[in-house]
Amino acid sequence: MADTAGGNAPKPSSSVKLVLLGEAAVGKSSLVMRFVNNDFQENKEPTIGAAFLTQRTQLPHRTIKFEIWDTAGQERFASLAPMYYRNAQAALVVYDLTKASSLTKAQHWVAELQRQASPGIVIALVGNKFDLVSPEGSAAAGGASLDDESEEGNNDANAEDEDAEDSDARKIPTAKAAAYAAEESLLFYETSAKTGMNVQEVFTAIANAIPEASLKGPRGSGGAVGGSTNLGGGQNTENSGRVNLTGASGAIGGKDGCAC
Ligand SMILES: Nc1nc2c(ncn2[C@@H]2O[C@H](COP(=O)(O)OP(=O)(O)O)[C@@H](O)[C@H]2O)c(=O)[nH]1
Ligand SMILES: [Mg+2]
Repeated sequence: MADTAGGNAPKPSSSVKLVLLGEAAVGKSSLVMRFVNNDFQENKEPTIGAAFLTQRTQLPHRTIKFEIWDTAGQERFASLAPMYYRNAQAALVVYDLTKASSLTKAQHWVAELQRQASPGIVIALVGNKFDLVSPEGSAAAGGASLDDESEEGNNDANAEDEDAEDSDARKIPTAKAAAYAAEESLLFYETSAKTGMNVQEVFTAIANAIPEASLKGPRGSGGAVGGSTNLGGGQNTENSGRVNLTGASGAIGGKDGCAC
């Protein structure tokens, strides 16, 4: 399907290692579940250690297979995070629009990624739980993306809305997060894992932003998680090779699933 792009030759396929980071309970696992299974659970149990899932995204000229590491948000996990973002080509740094501290935490993750992750890593800043804030207000939602027309840092998402914070649940104005994202050249979206708003869009934007040079073979290039860890998944849209890599001390990923 979707072969309207004209070609009948098979599209090249590339793997992209993506890591999710952010404070606990901001909705990282829920975003992944929405993206991979198009599902949402009202009371998700916290992730332990990290979970690995895969999902494909179709671009006009290429299939991107995301190899997703969904990390736990607890503080005690922080020291293990480098195992997951090492060699990652993309990161989703998530905060909760209704929780001010979560943006601060997200900013710490962004700074750490900029310092320590692969230099070319594509980072998307994602403000989740949009459904909890002013349902009809501030069409801030979709529009907040900085990606499409602007090359990189230049964007005008700040023209967005000064009054988006008029709803009480919202603790982080769109303009504030957008300005920060612009400063740091991050993709920026407000999402709802609950309604699905902008979830697919974030991943597509990331897929589009990965430099061609790092999308070489089917196994990706930049060290996509030792391809061996393809747990279960494999098909087209319904990949959920999911595993909970329970690990107190360094046990995450064990020996086989390890990103090292
Ligand atoms: N209303 C609303 N709740 C959400 C959303 N995303 C996640 N949640 C809820 O927030 C809680 C934490 O979600 P979870 O995905 O486990 O967060 P994580 O710790 O960042 O992985 C769960 O009760 C979810 O149901 C969202 O977009 N809207
Ligand atoms: Mg989680």
